[in-house]
Amino acid sequence: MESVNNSMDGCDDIQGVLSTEVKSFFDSAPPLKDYDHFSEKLKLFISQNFQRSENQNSTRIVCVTSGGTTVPLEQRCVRYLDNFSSGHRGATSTEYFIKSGYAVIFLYRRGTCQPYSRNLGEETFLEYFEPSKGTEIQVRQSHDEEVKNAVRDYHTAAEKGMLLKLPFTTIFEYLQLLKLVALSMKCIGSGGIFYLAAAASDFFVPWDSMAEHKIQSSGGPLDMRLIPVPKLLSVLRNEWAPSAFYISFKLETDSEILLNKADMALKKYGMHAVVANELTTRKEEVVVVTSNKKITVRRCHQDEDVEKPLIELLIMQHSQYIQQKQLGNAYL
Ligand code: 9Z3
Repeated sequence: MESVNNSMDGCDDIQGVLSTEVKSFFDSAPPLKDYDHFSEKLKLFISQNFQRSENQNSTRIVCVTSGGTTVPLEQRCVRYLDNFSSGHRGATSTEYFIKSGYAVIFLYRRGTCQPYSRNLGEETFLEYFEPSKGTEIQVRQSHDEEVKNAVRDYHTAAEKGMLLKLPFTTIFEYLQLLKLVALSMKCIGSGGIFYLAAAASDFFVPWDSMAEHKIQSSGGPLDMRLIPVPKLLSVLRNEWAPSAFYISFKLETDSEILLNKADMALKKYGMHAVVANELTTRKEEVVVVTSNKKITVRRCHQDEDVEKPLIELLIMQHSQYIQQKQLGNAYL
């Protein structure tokens, strides 16, 4: 009996430390600008998608996170650390989720790839158009199909109310937004998915210990302390939206350690699936790691997106998860 009590106390201690770290992260973070505006948009988006579904149990909404977060080094930020991610994975996955009938809350890093326009090169964008009669502009014949498809698909998704885009830049904004989305999605229950493709910073400079003004180079070598970002995955999974289906990503550059690390993340944070990807091959193949199997997903052709078979597989797993939940509830 005594040992049981001791181990329970140990668990409580860990939970206690975790929740203190999480609380102090949110307490000290600069408040999210546009919080009320985002909160209203979320409420409306979720209730409209509730109404659109045949019944409340069939509402399917996925929060796709995309792009890397920054860590500011100064409060009036001139310099920052960044995380690698073009946002291609998130933008492409969003399109396939919408195609399969899911409404998507797209939490993205400003300036990264966007759904439907990911293939319209930013730098060559003006090349897609040409002046025609008078003041009119027309799409060049050579790009006609891709531009029209992109515009048509984007507007269809937007008009049906299936895409809500919320932007972030810093790790502070990202985690506050993720919390807001999770709490708003709690009511969706098992119909909700978190698809966490964003590359979130592991270390940060706490706001209250950050220099206010631009750090001066005349001060010699820069000595700065970065501390670990609290592991919010457990809080998200267990407290903010506990019935949702969770998919996180594991990125490594050393393929030798990739699957082990994905397995560890699966168990540690209670994810339903972890998508393991290696930096250089991430657009060609990924491995979906679940509690009882590892499935390699490859694109069949160079022009295909690996996200197509990936999202098909994950949606199948999500449907099984919903069924199990419903069966479980029926037996209660
Ligand atoms: C990923 O692994 C994404 O697939 C990529 C996509 C960022 C590689 P792109 O945006 O690339 O298409 O250029 N995302 C998660 C990366 C990450 O930082 N995961 C953490 C980790 O690996 C866990 S949350 O430790």
